Parts: sequence; structure tokens; C-alpha cells
Amino acid sequence: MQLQPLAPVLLLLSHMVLMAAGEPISTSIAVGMAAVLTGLLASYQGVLYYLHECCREEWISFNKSVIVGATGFLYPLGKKIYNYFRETCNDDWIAFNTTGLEKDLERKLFGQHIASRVVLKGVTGFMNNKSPKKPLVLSLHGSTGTGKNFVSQLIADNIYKKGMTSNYVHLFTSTAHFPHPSQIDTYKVQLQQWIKGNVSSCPRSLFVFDEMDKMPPGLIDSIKPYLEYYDNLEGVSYRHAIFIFLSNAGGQNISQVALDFWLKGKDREEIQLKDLEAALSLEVFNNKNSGFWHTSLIDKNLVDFFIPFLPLERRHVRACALAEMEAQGLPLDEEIANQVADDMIYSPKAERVFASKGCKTTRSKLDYYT
Ligand SMILES: Nc1ncnc2c1ncn2[C@@H]1O[C@H](COP(=O)(O)OP(=O)(O)OP(=O)(O)O)[C@@H](O)[C@H]1O
Ligand SMILES: *[C@@H]1O[C@H](CO)[C@@H](O)[C@H](O)[C@H]1NC(C)=O
Ligand SMILES: *[C@@H]1O[C@H](CO)[C@@H](O)[C@H](O)[C@H]1NC(C)=O
Ligand SMILES: *[C@@H]1O[C@H](CO)[C@@H](O)[C@H](O)[C@H]1NC(C)=O
Ligand SMILES: CC(=O)N[C@H]1CO[C@H](CO)[C@@H](O)[C@@H]1O
Ligand SMILES: [Mg+2]
Repeated sequence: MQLQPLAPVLLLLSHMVLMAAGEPISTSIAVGMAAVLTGLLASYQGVLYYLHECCREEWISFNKSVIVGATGFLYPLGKKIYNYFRETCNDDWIAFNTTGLEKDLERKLFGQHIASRVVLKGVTGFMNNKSPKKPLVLSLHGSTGTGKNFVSQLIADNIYKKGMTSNYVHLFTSTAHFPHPSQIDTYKVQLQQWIKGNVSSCPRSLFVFDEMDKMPPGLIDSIKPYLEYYDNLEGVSYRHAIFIFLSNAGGQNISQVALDFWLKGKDREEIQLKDLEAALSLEVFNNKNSGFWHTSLIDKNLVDFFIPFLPLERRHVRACALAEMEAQGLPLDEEIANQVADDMIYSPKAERVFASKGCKTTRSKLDYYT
């Protein structure tokens, strides 16, 4: 807080005169005063000095008590109002809603029975644990448009009042933040400083690393110390933080398993995590373009869950189109939903079961029809 111009001070004093004269004082003025006073508290000395310059002594001493009295009452109020609008790292702004996450995953996420279950279990277990031994680390895998960013958003929405726009949610996109593999050493230092700084200012921070498969190989190893089972590191504890990695790596292997089930006439819901998890971590570890190539994060078991996102079928694309209509406040039109689903490209070429871009282009397709 710094010294404010004196015009508002005089305005404030005139309001006080009104108050003293018994005039009714409206809530909006009270709120305004509280806010102004909060900002002015630090410059109180300056205010008095100014009054000494301009006004008579007894006037000052009398009104001084009024100012002090009013400030004592209004400062906590002002602070409350201030905190009401400004995000802080406390329970007012960060509170996990278990039922909220459960309902969101159930209602809004289509065709991801494994991801939905594992995310709910992993996040709920972690958030309800008062003293976790390490930060929560999730790695979400799947082909494009299957809902990886969407799920990260649902998680953020149910932890932070401000969701993804919270100051405590940090999204790193490889192509934007780490575009040049040659500058990996700079990125390593930068990334460590960011994470350390962010967690120091709020232990309950969420880090989302998007496009992990485009991250320079080896860069992710620089954050290994923060994912470890350390009590604290240089005085900072990382145990309440959440790290989510998103990538397309392993997506083809997931699609292969899903196709095998489909070809055998088995229900998609019969696919289990164990059918995928081992192949996924192996594939990601051995693939030079996964962002996790030969990383110690995997052989040290620092990733708590590898979460597969299944390729979406036609019925899921329809559901996405209907959900989008609802979100836009349009009347639900089955015909248009069918058209949107028909417009998609499906793979593999012979079977045409899985939407190649998932639900990613439903919105623009919808715009075209409405
Ligand atoms: N399984 C799903 N259920 C409901 N909506 C979905 C699903 N998958 C995708 N969507 C919708 O499609 C949009 C794009 O999906 P999202 O950005 O999550 O894909 P992604 O998996 O991150 O893809 P990419 O690998 O290309 O980044 C989402 O905002 C959401 O509206
Ligand atoms: C939690 O989520 C549920 C379902 O979305 C909602 O009804 C409830 O109000 C939320 N609780 C809090 C404390 O925000
Ligand atoms: C926190 O992370 C952001 C990136 O999301 C970065 O720009 C910022 O400088 C970091 N803050 C600190 C204190 O390091
Ligand atoms: C994943 O798929 C690729 C290409 O389809 C294949 O070469 C690789 O062996 C698979 N990995 C595993 C672990 O199954
Ligand atoms: C707001 C207020 O109490 N104003 C007083 C300041 O002091 C002068 C002189 O004592 C009074 O006349 C005002 O009423
Ligand atoms: Mg994405």
C-alpha cells in the first residue's frame, strides 16, 4: 500500500461529518469508505500531517479520534471485503468438493469409465489426506480430443473457486513455454524456480503440463526432486501440490486395446485399467517422443497413476454435440447432433469405429449447423 492522493481523504472526512451529524449512511458509502480506508491506513500519518498544515489544532485532535475509531471498525470490514474479491491461498478459495467432482465426471465426461474412476479415486484420496507423503502426480494419456484437458479443468473447478483461472493453477504448454530443445538448460532452471516460487506462495498449487510429448526429452527430470517423498526441500514442502501431465503418447496403444475389445464383440466398459496401465508406462518410458523418455520419474514410481483415455465412438460425439448445445443455451436437437457425428472422420479405415479427433471439433461443427 502506498500514499494515496489526498482528494479521497477529504471526501472521506466529509462523509464522516455527515455520519456525525446523524445523517443516514448508505451501505454503498460504507463499503466505499471501508475500501478507501483500507488503502489509506498506511498513509494515515501523511493525512494527519496534511491536516496540521491546513487546519486548526483542536479540530484535528477531535476528528483524529473519529478517524481512529472509524478505522478500527472499518479496517477489518474492509479487509473482509477485499478478501472477498481477491483470491487468497486459504479455505475460502481452495476447498475440495468431492460430490462436485463425482457428479461432474459422471455427467459431463463421456466414454471414459476408467479415467473417470481413477481420477475420482486418486484426487479424492489425496485431497482428503491431511498429511500426504508426496504430491499427487497424474499422467493422462490418449489420442486427441478424448478429454484430457477437460478432465484437468473439472479437477481444477472442484478444488479452486476460480477453477483454471485461479492464481494457484499453472498451465505449462510445451510448445509455448519450452519451444527450443537447445535451451533445455535454461528451461530446467526456470521451471524449478517457477515451481518453487509458486509452491512457496501456495502449497496447494496445481501444475498442468500440456503436450508432454512435445517437451524436450530430459526436461521433466528437473522437477523430480519436487515429486519425491521429501518432508521438505530447502524449507518448502511440496506434499500438497498436484502435478498433472497430459500427452498423446501411448494413445495408439490404448486405441489398439479398445479396437481388440470391439473386434471381439466385448463391451467397452469391460476394459480395465490393468489391460492398459503396464503397456502404457512401458510405451511412454521407451518412446523418445513422449516427454517421459527414460525418465527417473517412472522407474522411481513417482507417477501415482497412468490414466488412459479411450478413443471416442460415434455415440460419444453425439453426446458431446448435445452437451455443447446445452452449454450454449440452444434447444437440444438430435438431428443436428447426428449430423455433427456423421461429419467426423472415423478410424481405422476398415472398421470406422473411433472418431479421429474425438470431441475436439464438435463446437465448430455445431456452429456450422446452427
Ligand atoms: N470424453 C469427453 N466427454 C465430454 N466432452 C469431451 C470429451 N472429450 C472431449 N470433450 C470435449 O472436447 C473438447 C476438447 O477436448 P480436450 O481439449 O479435453 O481434448 P484433449 O484430450 O486434451 O486433446 P489433445 O490431445 O488434442 O490436447 C473439450 O473441451 C470437451 O468439451
Ligand atoms: C459441491 O458440488 C455440488 C454438485 O455440483 C453442489 O451442489 C454443491 O453446492 C457444491 N458444494 C460446495 C460447497 O460448493
Ligand atoms: C509461478 O508460475 C508462473 C507460470 O504459471 C510464473 O510465470 C511465475 O513467475 C511463477 N511465480 C513464482 C513466484 O515463481
Ligand atoms: C505401442 O504401440 C506401438 C505402435 O503401435 C508399438 O510399436 C509398441 O510396441 C506398443 N507398445 C507396447 C508397450 O505395447
Ligand atoms: C466529523 C467530526 O466529528 N467533525 C468535527 C471536527 O471537529 C470540529 C471542531 O471540533 C467539529 O466542529 C466537527 O464537527
Ligand atoms: Mg489437450
